[in-house]
Amino acid sequence: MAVEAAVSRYLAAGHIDEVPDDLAEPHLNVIAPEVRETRCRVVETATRLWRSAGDDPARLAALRGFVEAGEGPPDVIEGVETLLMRLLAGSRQRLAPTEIDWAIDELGLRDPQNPILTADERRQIDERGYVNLGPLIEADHLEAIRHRMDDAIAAEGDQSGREVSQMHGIGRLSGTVIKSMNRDGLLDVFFSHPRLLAVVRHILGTSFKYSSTNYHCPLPGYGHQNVHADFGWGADTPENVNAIWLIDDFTEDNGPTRVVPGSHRWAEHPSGSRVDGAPRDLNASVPGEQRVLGKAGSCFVYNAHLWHSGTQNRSSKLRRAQHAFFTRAHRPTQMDVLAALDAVTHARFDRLQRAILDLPAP
Ligand SMILES: O=C(O)CCC(=O)C(=O)O
Repeated sequence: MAVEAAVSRYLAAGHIDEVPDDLAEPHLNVIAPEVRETRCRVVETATRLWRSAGDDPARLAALRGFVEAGEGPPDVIEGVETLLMRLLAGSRQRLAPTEIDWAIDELGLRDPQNPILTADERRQIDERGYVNLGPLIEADHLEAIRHRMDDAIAAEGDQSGREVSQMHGIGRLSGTVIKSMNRDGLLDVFFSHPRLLAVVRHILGTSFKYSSTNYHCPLPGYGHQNVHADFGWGADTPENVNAIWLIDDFTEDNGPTRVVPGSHRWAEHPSGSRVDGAPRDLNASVPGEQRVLGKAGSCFVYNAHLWHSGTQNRSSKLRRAQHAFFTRAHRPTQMDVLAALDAVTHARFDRLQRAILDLPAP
């Protein structure tokens, strides 16, 4: 199919030679039943162990007890241990906790009832698990961002997104705000907008940090994902927050995100969930799911335990978005920040930005 020049610059990054003739033809992620069953058992078990305790030392003790008991298939035991140990191996906070504490005061976020969010926004976050903060980026800024992203995708080509994940049919970039592409601060808004940080504070409390920023652009005909949450198993207390900055309008047909309102409260991960005893079909729609539509420049923020996924872009255009991912200050980050950090960009960050990024002064 003939595509616009803007789309053709994304083909290498999306690992495709051309966009399909039929943009509605499904491209599902098929997982072999035995792999899916093992995965389901791993995630179910991790969820049970995590929820059996209220803090990390007790979770670690529960994990050790489970491993020592050795009950269950070895691949399940090993899978659970690998999954949980990534978080339970000790604090990964670089800065003294007083730095994020200082930032919280600077941002006016100390009081949980601070005026940066409305009471209704807080209610939406609590009850539905997400809020659309509306357009926060001006049109000319947004246009400059589009050019920056398109150029970076063309420059990184089939290497783009490698630091976190690459996806067939989706143009991805990792660590956008800490790389050289952000030397002039054009992209700072993605991780430091005060309204976004107010949502992060509302969900995670006052001790949090940047985990990664992933640019995510489903190409025409692609973009469907398995329903998932942005945390590896079910948890009854929030660990992560994600934001989706809409760089293009999200419409019914260009692959808007699907979300399952209220699912952040289920303390269950789709991969560890069963329907009539069988592992859930992650490609299928979930009862109650909704699509997130909105204007370019809007910031949609969600509790990362919310069930959600990308959907197929059935339009002939790009659907550009930027994710900004946050975690608790002592947790590991999704991306190795120091490995990707550009020295010039680092030197430009001020104390407040470094506190959010958990970065020492250069
Ligand atoms: O950008 C989207 O629509 C959602 C993408 C997503 O959930 C993911 O990449 O994990």
